[in-house]
Amino acid sequence: MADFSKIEKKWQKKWEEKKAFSARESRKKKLYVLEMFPYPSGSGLHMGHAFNYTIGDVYARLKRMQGFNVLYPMGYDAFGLPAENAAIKEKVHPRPYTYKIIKNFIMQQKKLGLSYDWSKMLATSDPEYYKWNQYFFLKLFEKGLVYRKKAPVNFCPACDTVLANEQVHNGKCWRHTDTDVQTKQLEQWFIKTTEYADELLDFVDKLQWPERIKIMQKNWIGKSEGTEINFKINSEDWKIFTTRPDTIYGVTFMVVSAQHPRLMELVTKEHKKEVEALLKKIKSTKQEDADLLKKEGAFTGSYAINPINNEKIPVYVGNFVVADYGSGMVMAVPAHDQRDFEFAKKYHINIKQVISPEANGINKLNEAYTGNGKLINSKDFNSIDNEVAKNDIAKYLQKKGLCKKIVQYKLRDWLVSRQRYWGTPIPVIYCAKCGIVPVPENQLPILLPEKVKFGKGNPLETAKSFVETKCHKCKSKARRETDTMDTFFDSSWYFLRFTDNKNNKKPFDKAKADYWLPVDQYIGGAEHACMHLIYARFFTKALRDMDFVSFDEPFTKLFNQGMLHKDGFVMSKSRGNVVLPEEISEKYGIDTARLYLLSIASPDKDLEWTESGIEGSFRFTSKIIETLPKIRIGKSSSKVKSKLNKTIKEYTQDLENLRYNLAIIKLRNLFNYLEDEISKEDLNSFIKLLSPICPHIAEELWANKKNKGFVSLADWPDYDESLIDERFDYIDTFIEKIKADINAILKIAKIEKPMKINIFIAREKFYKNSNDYNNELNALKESIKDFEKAFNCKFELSKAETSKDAKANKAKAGKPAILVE
Ligand code: ANZ
Ligand code: ZN
Ligand code: ZN
Repeated sequence: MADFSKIEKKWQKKWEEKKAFSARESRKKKLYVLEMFPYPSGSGLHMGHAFNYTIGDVYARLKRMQGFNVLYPMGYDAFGLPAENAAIKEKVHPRPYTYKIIKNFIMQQKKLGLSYDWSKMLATSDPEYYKWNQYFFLKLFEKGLVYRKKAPVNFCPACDTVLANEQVHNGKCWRHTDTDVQTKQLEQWFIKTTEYADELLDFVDKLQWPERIKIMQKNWIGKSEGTEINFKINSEDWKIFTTRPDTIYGVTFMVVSAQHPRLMELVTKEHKKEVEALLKKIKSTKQEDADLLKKEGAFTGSYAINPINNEKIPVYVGNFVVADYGSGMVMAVPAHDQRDFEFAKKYHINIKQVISPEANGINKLNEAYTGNGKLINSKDFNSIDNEVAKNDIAKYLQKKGLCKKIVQYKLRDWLVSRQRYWGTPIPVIYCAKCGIVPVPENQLPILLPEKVKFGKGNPLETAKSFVETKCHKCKSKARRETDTMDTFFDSSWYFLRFTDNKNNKKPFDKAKADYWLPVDQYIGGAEHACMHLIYARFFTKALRDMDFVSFDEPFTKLFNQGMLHKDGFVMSKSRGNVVLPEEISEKYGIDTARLYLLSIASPDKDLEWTESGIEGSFRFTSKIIETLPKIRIGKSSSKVKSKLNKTIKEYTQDLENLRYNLAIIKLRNLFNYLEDEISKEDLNSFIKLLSPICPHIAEELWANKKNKGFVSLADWPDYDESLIDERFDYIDTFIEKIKADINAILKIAKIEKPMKINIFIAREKFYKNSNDYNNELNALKESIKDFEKAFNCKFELSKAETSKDAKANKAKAGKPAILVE
């Protein structure tokens, strides 16, 4: 057996020594390949991760060989809560804890043969990196894109910190799927992502991203065009947002959000107790969550006046209205809105139908009628189509100055402060005289203090030497901000820093970023559809407008890989079903593992790891490394030439589209076609094709055939269309079909070892022309040896015209008769 492990080590060392994959700006056409950088978790790297990186590596290797100037870097998303928690548990400081893990990660990744330019590496917990987080925070602050405000925010008791809206999934914490998120009124730092809501939405359609991710982004941004209408409550104006002014005659109550900052102004003395009891029960502040909740509410004691007919209607407080959407209050139309309907049923409120699909209306509604129809019970607007009435009613109210058209977004500003240690300190101080004072740029970075006490709460708060400082403006005593940044801040621009990771004067050089960016192929999990991918897009646009870069979008193409499973479950340390690259590398070689991972299924689908599967791949890699050196260099037959050129054409297309599984089928097929003697150029072409998938084996074979340099850096083979002869393919399928027929016969007749197999070709007159007949006859003649090898018995070919066997008459054009003895 070939010593794969030795081969791997040898070539990994050579690549590193010769800096084979280092990237420098040049006049060549660039190509930037990137996998979402990993969070270095304590459990290390398993085959699931290996799969993710291999997808990018194959692409980077292909593009490099195609002559692109390829940037393919790797870094570590190193700040974050899990490291802090693990460090507390194991009583070590998060810094050494994290860096030890990173070291291990790098070692493991190197063993996978990934062609990263390691000189571009970064870790977000390096002061050389997070200094620029602080710098950008200040830049955004200057621009008015960062602000501090008191608001109802999401708080995870398990994380012991606040969360961004994007980190709340179905009312639970994104990291603690069994922990309910609580609502707290707190003063926090926000980034104005909403400032770019329109552009974030409009540009989605320009991206070559999976359709479902694009839809998720659009829904998350959630643009909604509607009308803002004034209602009087206690003779004051209260605005509501509605997309359905056509239903205004059907309003039978109002609902104000339980988190509305002015809620208490509406609650009368008599109803205070009830309302307070309700507020205690309410948890999430998010719309999707609110929609799913069982409707809960209480009467406030106040009444509103409907501006269209001056009707007096009760005002309720309810859990399904969110505070920070629209105006945090709705006009409720139970006949035509399901949420309102459920609420009205529960609290016995009047339901008044104002739209009807028929002339007279449905008398009893079992649920809200949300379809279109004509207006009823709507005075002057009766019998108008409701779509038309939307406009008519809005216009009518607008004339009286009671409403205006507005646009609303679901997207919320990004809550970016966290009450935890292991993150980037927010660079501001609080001065009793001057208020919030940003730290001057020349004092960056504000370093995380090393000596802190971990335990309950944020360790920075009790780090006296950190907290106590002087005001930069008035020199009096001041307090340093103890909140750190959400780690999504770190990952919002790391792809830019890769282009210039050692710059200590600037976050990166503009020309370098403009040369390499946008990322041409980004690879990562779909779980980031509405977190990282929104933030990174926002960041890019904000930096563009501050003249740091000159492009609009960070990631041109996005690929979501599937999840690797084993024994029916996603591979994970906590499940206990991980396969380690080290083990596989020792047993089968890492090229075998790469080949196997990419051949199981299309890489955007989930796949299942099996031992028998990798053994199949192992037979293939073993056969390649044994057979290829034995092939004589000489002339290629036209059959090999045809197959090779056809494969180059189709295989390249498959690799370019990341359809690796299909590519591998073609590569294996080509391998079976190689003959004992082949031209050097054709043999080299095969090795080149092999190289992106099995890079170590390919280098070994390349050197074995006395080639210079690395095959990893050789030119990708071109194909010559004129050498592709489809007739060979026709013969191929014809012979394969006969083999399948023979196998079927053997199976039915339960014959394990046939003595002899007779093949009868049909009479020539059954064929359309003699050309067809001769092609088939020749194909069969040429394949006798191949048949004998495949079935390990004698074969005899006879013509129906001359055969005495009755079976011969069963032969048809394209389907010879078969007789097994
Ligand atoms: C009356 C009405 C009648 C409504 C009807 C709908 C149907 P989108 O498309 O999501 O923007 N709404 C307004 N502000 C809200 C808030 N803060 N929390 C919860 N719901 C709120 O939906 C807009 C509709 O959602 C608005 O139109 C309002 O209910 C509700 F037959 O007004 B509608
Ligand atoms: Zn949590
Ligand atoms: Zn001051």
